[in-house]
Amino acid sequence: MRLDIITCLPKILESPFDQSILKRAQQKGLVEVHVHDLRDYSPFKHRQVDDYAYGGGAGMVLMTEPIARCIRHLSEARNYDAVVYMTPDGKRFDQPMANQLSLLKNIILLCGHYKGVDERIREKFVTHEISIGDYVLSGGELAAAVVADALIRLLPGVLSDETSALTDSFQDGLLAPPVYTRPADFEGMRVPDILLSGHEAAIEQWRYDQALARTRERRPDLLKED
Ligand code: 6GU
Repeated sequence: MRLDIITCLPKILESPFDQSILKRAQQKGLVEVHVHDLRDYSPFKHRQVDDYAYGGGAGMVLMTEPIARCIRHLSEARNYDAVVYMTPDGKRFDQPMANQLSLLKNIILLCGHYKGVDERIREKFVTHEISIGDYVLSGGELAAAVVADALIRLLPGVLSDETSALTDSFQDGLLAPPVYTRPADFEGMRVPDILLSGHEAAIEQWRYDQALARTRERRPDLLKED
């Protein structure tokens, strides 16, 4: 997979991809993440990328030209399977969407800022619009990092234990069961005996029961059929 992230604040996106799983995935050649500074594509003086909204009102709007130039420049080298605009009015991101997008090869993530991008960019270039939840962030950069993380960890070979993405919360539609590690007794709080029993089948059943009970208790909405 190749991710091209377009932003006017590229520094925000330096650290998330420089550590731990996301760094190792790149070192292993399983994903390439390229961050592009929108200002590099500005044809205007002072590398301007935003301007006042027509019709007035507070907040600046990202202009068409820098974004169009950046997307067209990237598209000369390869075909993109998705041009994703990160925006609070997009479709709410969830695990099924992460699973689907993780199957694609070339993805552009376009980060909005200020009041967002000129509507004509959405009409002409954008194929998917994603929000990561019902709250407003200052820009799409942190949301793009969230989406990138969710996709990259699904790529084959990224997680050392190949099955561990399959046992995530949400991957089977349930929250994850509780987990424990040493010591078996922490200040009088004991790890459930079943987990020390060595009975693999019984442990699996216990974990499933716990996952179901936890989902009923905390996220009954996940159990409703639609
Ligand atoms: Cl994708 N962008 C911004 N600015 N705020 C958000 C968001 C995205 N998703 C939730 N809130």
